[in-house]
Amino acid sequence: MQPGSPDQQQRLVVHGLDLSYFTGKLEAYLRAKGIAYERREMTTASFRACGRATGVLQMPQVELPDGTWLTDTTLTIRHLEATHPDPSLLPADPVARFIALLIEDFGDEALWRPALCYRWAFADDARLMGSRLARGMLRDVPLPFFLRRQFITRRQQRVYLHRDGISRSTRAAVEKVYTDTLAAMEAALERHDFVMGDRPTLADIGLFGSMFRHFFSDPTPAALMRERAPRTMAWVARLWAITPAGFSGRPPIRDVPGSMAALLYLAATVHLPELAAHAEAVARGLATAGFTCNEATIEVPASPYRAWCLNELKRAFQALSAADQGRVRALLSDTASTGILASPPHPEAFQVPRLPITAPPLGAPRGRDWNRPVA
Ligand SMILES: N[C@@H](CCC(=O)N[C@@H](CS)C(=O)NCC(=O)O)C(=O)O
Repeated sequence: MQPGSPDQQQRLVVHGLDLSYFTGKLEAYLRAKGIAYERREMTTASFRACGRATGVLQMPQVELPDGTWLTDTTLTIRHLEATHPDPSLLPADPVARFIALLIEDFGDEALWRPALCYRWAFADDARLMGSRLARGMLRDVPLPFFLRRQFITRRQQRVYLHRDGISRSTRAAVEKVYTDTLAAMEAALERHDFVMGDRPTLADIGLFGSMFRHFFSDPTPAALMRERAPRTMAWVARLWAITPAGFSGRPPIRDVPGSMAALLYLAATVHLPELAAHAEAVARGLATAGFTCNEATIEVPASPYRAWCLNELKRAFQALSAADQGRVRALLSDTASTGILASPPHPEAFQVPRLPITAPPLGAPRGRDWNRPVA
């Protein structure tokens, strides 16, 4: 494509990084939809500039050809599914659609802690990724390379290990979320190309951020994936290679395959209880949320963003007919988790941006948890 050609002028600009979880998630979505984009590798200066444009300091941030902005991959994908409905990544059946949203959220939120644990708690992985960030996003920081690498490695370890509840006593429980998810993915992919059947859905897109940019690429989790999960490796490559022509003719997803049982079990027992702990803490104005993960007790700063995620899932569940709610209950088969989904949404602790963002919001940008300044 020639610079300045009409095609290029129509492209979205995805400001992000080629090693970023949520940038990878959004790229897989855009590739599956056939939406042209250019990924522009962030610097610390462009990270702040994008934050001023959208009000949130996070990546990716999407700049549209008309100068408006999209932020947050869940909201961005929701917006793009409305403006670019074909080929749809939402299953046709309401229960399957709810399950796709649940697994998207599980991928976004529950795999974040293990992904960051493998990246920053293992010495070889931390050294490699610290170097890549120092040469990449921090390339505009006027310090020698070794100081940039030391700064970013310590910052990531402080924010994403220590402050996110990863310690000697919880680490094995956090790592088990990854290895259990690999086993669940292997089962889901035994007979199908994608986790819900033979066409990709938002469930695949949500799982892709961690699976591609962290687990498939970072040395320690990638070795585990090679050893234990060849079907997941093939799925990562299949999804990265996807184009609309590769699946748009395939029949829509009309049911939730039994092969998803292990993934659904993880969403019900690992993910929903943590979301409920955040929602409870946010509603009570507490600074921290405590929950159990694989029998370890974890305490982390309460996240209004995760409280919002649970509200969205509750609203989606409660909008289903009584018969469809019954089907979800049977699929999740864990009464505690369906109790969480059936309870009333909590009062909103914050407002989500309305997309597209047409003018910079007033005030300083918020951090990725949407209520705290960026660390
Ligand atoms: N909910 C957001 C999460 C985005 C996010 O957390 N991105 C990470 C990078 S993958 C980030 O911005 N980190 C900023 C930081 O470390 O301060 C989304 O779906 O886009």
